[in-house]
Amino acid sequence: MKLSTLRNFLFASIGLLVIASCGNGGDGSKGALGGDDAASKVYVAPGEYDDFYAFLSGGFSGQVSVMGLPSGRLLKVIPVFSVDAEKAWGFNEETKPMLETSMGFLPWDDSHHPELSQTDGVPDGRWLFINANNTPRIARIDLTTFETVEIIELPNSGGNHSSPFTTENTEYVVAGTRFAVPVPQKDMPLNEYKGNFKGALSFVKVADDGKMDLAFQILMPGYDYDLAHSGKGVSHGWTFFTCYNTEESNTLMEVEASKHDKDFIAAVNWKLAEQIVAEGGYEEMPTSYRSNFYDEHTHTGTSTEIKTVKVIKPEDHPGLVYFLPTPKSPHGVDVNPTGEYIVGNGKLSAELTVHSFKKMLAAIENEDFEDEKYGIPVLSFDKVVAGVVKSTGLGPLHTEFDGKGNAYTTFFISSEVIKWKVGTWEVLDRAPCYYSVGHLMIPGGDSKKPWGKYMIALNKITKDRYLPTGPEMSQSAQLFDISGEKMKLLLDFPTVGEPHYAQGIAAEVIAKNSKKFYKLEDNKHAYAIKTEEEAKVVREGKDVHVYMTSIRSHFAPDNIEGIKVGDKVYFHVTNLEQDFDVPHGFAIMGMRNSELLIMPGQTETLLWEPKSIGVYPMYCTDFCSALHQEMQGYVRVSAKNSNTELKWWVGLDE
Ligand code: RUQ
Ligand code: CUA
Repeated sequence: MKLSTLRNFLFASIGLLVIASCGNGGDGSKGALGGDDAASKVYVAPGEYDDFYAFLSGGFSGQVSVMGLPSGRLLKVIPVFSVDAEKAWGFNEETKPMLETSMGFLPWDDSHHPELSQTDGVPDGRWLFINANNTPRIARIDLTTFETVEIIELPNSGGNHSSPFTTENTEYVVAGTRFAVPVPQKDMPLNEYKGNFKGALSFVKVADDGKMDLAFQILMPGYDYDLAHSGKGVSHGWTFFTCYNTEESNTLMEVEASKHDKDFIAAVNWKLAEQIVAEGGYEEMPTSYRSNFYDEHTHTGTSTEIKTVKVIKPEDHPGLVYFLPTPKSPHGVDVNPTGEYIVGNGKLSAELTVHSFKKMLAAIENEDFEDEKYGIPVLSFDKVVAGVVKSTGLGPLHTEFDGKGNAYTTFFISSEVIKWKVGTWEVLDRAPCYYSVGHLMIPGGDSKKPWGKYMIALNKITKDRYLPTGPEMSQSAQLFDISGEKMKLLLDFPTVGEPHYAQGIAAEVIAKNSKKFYKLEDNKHAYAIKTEEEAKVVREGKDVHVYMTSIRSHFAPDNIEGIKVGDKVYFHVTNLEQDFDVPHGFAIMGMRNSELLIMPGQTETLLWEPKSIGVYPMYCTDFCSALHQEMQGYVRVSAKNSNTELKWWVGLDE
């Protein structure tokens, strides 16, 4: 199909779907229900728990939302790349360093792909990784606390989209740059893009305790690296990246980057890369990027600059990278549970191209190359293709697996999920999605052992599915039962931001490890105090440190005098509670950041700079007890040059 025809078809089909549904209102959705028992299948009775945790990326919200399946209940929004005033993320002194980058403090990013850590190819519930797409970074969330504990920046990249995809034992999380950029960055004419810009693939080593470290980068040709998945089972040791724009265009990309009939899936032998690095076959390149780490014991984040990166060039190392020709600007690349099949989702086509890992190895062995690009062999298409799924859907984006030999692929343009058989490539079932489905998620569906009971379609457009909320509707997920032969639509639920991708895992893997509170005795925060008796206010020039405690239902101290206009007041508040789910909040009038929300046993710091004299109330913001409204106090602010004595107290015997 010619591009212009395809494009017309694309818009026409979205239009038709929407019109068709608007026409018959709610009835359209009822037809999609596979039976009348859908309600009981998603009903989680009050006080009962869901079977699965689902972690959904927030897209342009920059965060991760945690939902229960099958209920679709929102359990938590975890702040990652965007500041969050509810949880003081990026506002308190402890988490500000987490959002530092080589370009300064950044309050926002765009998060696309959550990825669970794996052991032997199975999600293990230790960590969740997620990418920042705009200013390239990878975050790690600790799944005992559901908090972001680490963010590492990726140099030499621009648009960290094909990221982060874990290897079978979380040896690495792997990331490819979406935009090619000059490496190292420099001021150069944009029209010299072709042949001069580079696409960096980053391999971030994950230590046993989760700590991330950029081990090396592979400097690829200046294509756009869109998505990735690491091999498993037979293909363990390899990672596969889709690329588009092998035309290397930098303008009117919708046309210019859609000219080639086939782009590539890059197959990277990372075990060989490891060996090359170990043998010194890399270049140590000067750069600057940040590694930010939040210590659970000091409850404090630190940001460290790193100044070099190891870079390897595929043209110097035969065997490191091969290109698998793949039709029509492939978007998702997905590896089946055995690791043998690599599915290329060519977004401008109606078919899916499935490559065979075994055939790929044979083609490499026999040097069945049809071309070479920048020193990288292009394997002969016919020698690597295992099969083609002729789906008659349009615009395939992503595929997941159910562990029973079936695959499920989303089709954006024709708004549907198609179920097909791995190996015979026959289409078994199709289900419409409302509307324009992007990713889909089956718990464990990109691992060796999918749980395979539910599938959620993550839709880009919502339109008439919910009560209108002005011009913008929340994005939407649809839950399907995939335990039978046919997919059955069970539930629609709104999501937080745009869920590009999601991960799911059986609830029991995570729930049993969930932390109840932080032990006060383990609190190593530099300004923590463990008892009310230690409460104090210390002046160091214009800096004033308030060592404060909170417990139901008062602060110590709750009265402070001797603060002056122009002071920088740091409230270091330690929550003395040692009980599950009893945070205290803290806020003071006129502050220019957010409240604190301090977990039991934790210390957080609020910086406050009073600009005028007066008496300023402070209070607890989280309804913590029957006397929560009494959890309040005052700070007296005097003129710059006043002699008001510094003092503080709680209770009448000051
Ligand atoms: S994307 S809808 Cu950002 Cu993963 Cu494919
Ligand atoms: Cu403490 Cu409300």
